[in-house]
Amino acid sequence: MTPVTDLVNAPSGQSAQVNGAQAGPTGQTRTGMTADALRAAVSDHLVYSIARPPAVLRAEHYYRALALAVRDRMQKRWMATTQDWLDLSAKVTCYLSAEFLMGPQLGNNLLNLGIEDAARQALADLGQDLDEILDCEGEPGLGNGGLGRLAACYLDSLATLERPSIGYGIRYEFGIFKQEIAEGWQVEKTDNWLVHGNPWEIDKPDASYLVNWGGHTEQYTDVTGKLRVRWVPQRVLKGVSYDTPVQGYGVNTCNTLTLWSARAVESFALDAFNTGDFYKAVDEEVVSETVSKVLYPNDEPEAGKRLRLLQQYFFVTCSLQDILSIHLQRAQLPLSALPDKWAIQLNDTHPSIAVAELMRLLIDEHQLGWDEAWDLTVRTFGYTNHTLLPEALETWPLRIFGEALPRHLELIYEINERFLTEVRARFPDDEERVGRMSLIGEEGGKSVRMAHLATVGSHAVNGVAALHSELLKSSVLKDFYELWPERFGNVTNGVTPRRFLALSNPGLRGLLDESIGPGWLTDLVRLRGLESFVDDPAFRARWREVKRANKSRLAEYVHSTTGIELDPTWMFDVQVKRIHEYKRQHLMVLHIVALYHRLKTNPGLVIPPRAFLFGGKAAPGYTMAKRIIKMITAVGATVNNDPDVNRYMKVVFLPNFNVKNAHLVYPAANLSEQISTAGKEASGTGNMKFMINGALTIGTLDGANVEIRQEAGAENFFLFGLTEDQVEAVKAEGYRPQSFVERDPELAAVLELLAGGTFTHGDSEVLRPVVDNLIHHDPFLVLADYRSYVDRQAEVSRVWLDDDVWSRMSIRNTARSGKFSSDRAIREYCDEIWGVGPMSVDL
Ligand code: 26Q
Repeated sequence: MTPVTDLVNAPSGQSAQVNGAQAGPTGQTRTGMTADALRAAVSDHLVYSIARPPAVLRAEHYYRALALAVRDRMQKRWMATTQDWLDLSAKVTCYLSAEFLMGPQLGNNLLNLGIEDAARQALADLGQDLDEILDCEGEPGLGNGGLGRLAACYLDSLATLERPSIGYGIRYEFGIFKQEIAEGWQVEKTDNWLVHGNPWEIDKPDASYLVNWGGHTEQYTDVTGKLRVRWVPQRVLKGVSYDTPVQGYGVNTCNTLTLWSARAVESFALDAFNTGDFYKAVDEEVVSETVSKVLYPNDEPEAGKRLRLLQQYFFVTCSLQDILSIHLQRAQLPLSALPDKWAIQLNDTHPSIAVAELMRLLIDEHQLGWDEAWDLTVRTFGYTNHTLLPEALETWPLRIFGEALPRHLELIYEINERFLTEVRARFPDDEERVGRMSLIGEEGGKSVRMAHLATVGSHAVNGVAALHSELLKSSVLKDFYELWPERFGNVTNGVTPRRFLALSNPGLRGLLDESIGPGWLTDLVRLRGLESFVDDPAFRARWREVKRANKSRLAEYVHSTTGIELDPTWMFDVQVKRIHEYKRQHLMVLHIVALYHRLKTNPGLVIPPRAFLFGGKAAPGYTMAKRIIKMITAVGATVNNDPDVNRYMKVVFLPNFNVKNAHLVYPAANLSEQISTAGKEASGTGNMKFMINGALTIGTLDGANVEIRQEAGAENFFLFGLTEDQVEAVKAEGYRPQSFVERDPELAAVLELLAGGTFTHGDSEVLRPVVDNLIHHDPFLVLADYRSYVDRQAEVSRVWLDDDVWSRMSIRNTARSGKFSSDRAIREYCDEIWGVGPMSVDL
């Protein structure tokens, strides 16, 4: 690709000097897209931003200098984009998300600006290797997993599709913990990602908003004689914004990610200083700044923390105040135009307090009447649900909520009263339904049901895969669907092919460019063109060669991080995702142990060799998930060191799975494990990343697997397990795991090996809790799906033996993965929910 519009067309070479001070016109140094201009820019930043003499320069200094040079190149596009939508008064999407898992930025920005080759050359001229420089970058781990990464993919697509948009979130000082493995157990280490600085963000201390907290409300009569409510907070803090440019691929559009950081309000501190209470002021400062300190892990049993609610309210009020202030500045737009100019999407319920907060701002701060405020609110918000697990649906104990946000509780009561009146009118004499739908839950102490608040306050509600959206309508939001069927829709998730194909799989990118021509990167359904190469033996050989090289790369990484050696000719069978019982990493372990058992009891048995790779973090307080990690590493330690079996199998637990090392994982996989209990995984997005990179899937009919199988063709997908209906039926009858053990001697032997201490030096206490759980109270029906899974794995092995058959299936998977581009998903959001069109940016 050629660089996006060259801002300054000075002849290259003319002004470029290694010494930045002589680099010629500043414009060229800041904006030139040639290798020479970039070299000059890097040299310039080494002197003026990094301030290190040549004698002490290390790779990370070059990284920072290049990052700054690249950021410079986005800056004009960034300002032009924002100025354009302000001038043209275009409709803007705001994506509100407590998490943005952006991943390393440098490679992505080079790709999207079209200056990878130029940067490589520039660094080579400076005696540096681009790949080594790229490797210096850490990642902002500001998310738990799927939901946070989805937000990041969507920002990439919004910019690439030239849709005006802002991502709003929290600038956590500490992201998701770093996972280390010690004696096979997960150990959590703080992720202090800001210690090395963050070259991508620009802090805007002048762009800050006040955030109230606690206290009480008062009624008063305003100058016009109207009765109004005032919130008298107990505390006030403020949010300051840090903006990061989000450059679209091959376009000038450069959107914004705004992350809020909490600060103490100076006047409070000063006041305390004057009255001599300096230490109290410092204390307050510490407390205020705690708000954006740390990302909460999901699946924490103790997630009902006051601070988490404060985090949510904090970023929501800052974002809404920002939106309203821009709105009122923009050509003096009236508030009544809000839904015509803004679409605000709630990424799960985490920002759903926004419904009450917008009402508060419109009514208390901008003096609108209730009906108008409510109409604007509902027309502005959309809500995406990401889970059906009842225990994962967010609720806040009424006491905590009322103490923290007294005005919001009043507003929620009022919203609820009006809403339930509507329910009663539609469904007379159905008080049970009214109780089920109320925004206030009664079970286990009163609480605010955030999913209900989000649904009532949004004109559009969607799930994240076809099956999930259907189940939403028939289970957790059934009553709401019956009341407002027109609000409900589906947008199947997608992933960005820029990061998850072009950037992470350069070998495949090259082969695609050569075979089907460029263009696929922004129009992923063009991968269909690969189908005509399926029968070409030379092409299949090259396909395999790409995969083989990717596997060598991963094997090297595995060796350097775990000491385990993998043979890149083996099948790489991979499961990477958060560790959770519903995702059933332990089912994959049962298969591994079954193979181990077969090899040990049948000397002379030959099986196609496989490397089993796992990666993923367990929530620190989720003891069963942590024990599952121990189970993987224990089985691995035994298998990998046993000469009877390690000729045929190895087991790896890859520590600290994150976006950066994911770049090595997806392109190297032959088999993608998507084995959750049907009905539990809302969508999955890793499944899509594997498919795009040519892995075959073994999976249940869950989440987006259903659509993956539809697209790939049933013959190119290894299906197993109960369907969602069957899962429900088994549960209704009363699931008896023991009955599966009784009928299946191999399963009995596998469980006995695990519980008996074979993998734990004879200690039968370590893994027994996992096995007990499977046999006595497993809501995820692992044993019910065991036989079907293990038998399907035998077929996987048979198919693997025929290179050509496997390659054909692999090519077809990539060829048919076009639907799973986040570009398709974002187009659907724009067309069906947001009404946001493209706006091309001229420089
Ligand atoms: C909630 C309250 C308190 C603390 C933490 C949380 C919390 C944080 C993050 C709850 C959930 C999450 C993340 C959920 C998530 O990643 N869900 C996944 O979203 C993906 C994108 O839609 C889907 O593909 C996955 O199926 C879904 O599990």
